[in-house]
Amino acid sequence: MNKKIVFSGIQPSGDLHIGNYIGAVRQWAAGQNDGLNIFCVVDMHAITVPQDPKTLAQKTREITAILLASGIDTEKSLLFVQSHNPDHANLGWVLNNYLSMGQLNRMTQYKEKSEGKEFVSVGLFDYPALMASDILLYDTTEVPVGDDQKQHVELARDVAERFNSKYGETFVLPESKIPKVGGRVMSLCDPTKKMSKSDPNPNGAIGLLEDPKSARKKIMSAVTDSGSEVKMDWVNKPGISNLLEIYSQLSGKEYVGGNNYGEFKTAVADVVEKFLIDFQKKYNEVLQSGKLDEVLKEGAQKSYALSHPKLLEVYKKVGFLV
Ligand code: ATP
Ligand code: LTN
Repeated sequence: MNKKIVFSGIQPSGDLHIGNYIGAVRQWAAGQNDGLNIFCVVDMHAITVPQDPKTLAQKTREITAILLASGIDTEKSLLFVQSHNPDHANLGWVLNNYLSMGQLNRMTQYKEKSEGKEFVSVGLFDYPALMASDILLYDTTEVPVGDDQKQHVELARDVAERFNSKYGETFVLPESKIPKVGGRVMSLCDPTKKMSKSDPNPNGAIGLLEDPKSARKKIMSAVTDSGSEVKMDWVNKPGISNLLEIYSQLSGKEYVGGNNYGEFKTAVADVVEKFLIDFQKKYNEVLQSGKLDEVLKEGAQKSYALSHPKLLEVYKKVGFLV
């Protein structure tokens, strides 16, 4: 029986929103008392589409601090930046040779992100090989990700199986773990679409570092449904259901008020505002503690200590001199 080893990654691009927090980051923090938990800020994945260098560097620090403020505890979990551990790119290169163009061509994220673009990088096409490397380097058993990443985790399994059958048992086959609740927080402007960092309409998402007063306004003007009943009904009342979900996820309790949309929205706005004030206090404490560089340095060293024996095993198997 394999020990539970969890690996997940998050790109340092765009502003993290409460959807990312509820659907991903908070769940990572909640699971860290059990097994080995590894969280990676995947800056090398981020450059598969154009990035401004200064912004990328700043976002990498910002996301690291957000993860710490969300409760990722480096006494329990491993937290590091992908480019700080060269094994990721190195194994990614090897894995390239056990994946076919056809396999990568079937990836829906690639299709979506490349559509209509004048310049599509090889990196964007090859993104899943690097992601497979992230996962396979650590004998990962579970990969908590959103629904959209399931196909990439399947591909990591496929390449692991191909490698294992050619060279003997080398990689553990990972499984994706999709959250059952809070897996999809929806846009405040269109509750049939998920809340997204890349939504051009800024009113659809609430950023974790956004001014709490502006977040309040967004909740108050969120799209609701016809009728006046405040009840969970994703089919007929997606707007109200989304706000009920946000309310319960951020407050830890169910809404028990009456059927008045105005009152209900005020209650949700109160919860969101309080959540943001508390979260941002923790975020600022992390920044002021001056520990970020130390955390990242230690994360890089610890991750390398775990990944490097695996890389050497692979190198040896394919015939590199080690
Ligand atoms: P984009 O929409 O621009 O692709 P994103 O907001 O979906 O970005 P990602 O970086 O792709 O963010 O996702 C980071 C993590 O947050 C993933 O595990 C993803 O499943 C989760 N996540 C993203 N959006 C939501 C959402 N609306 N509700 C719940 N979880 C989400
Ligand atoms: N592709 C993922 C981020 C990611 C990841 C990983 C997730 C990169 N490497 C390894 C899990 C495991 C995304 O865009 N959410």
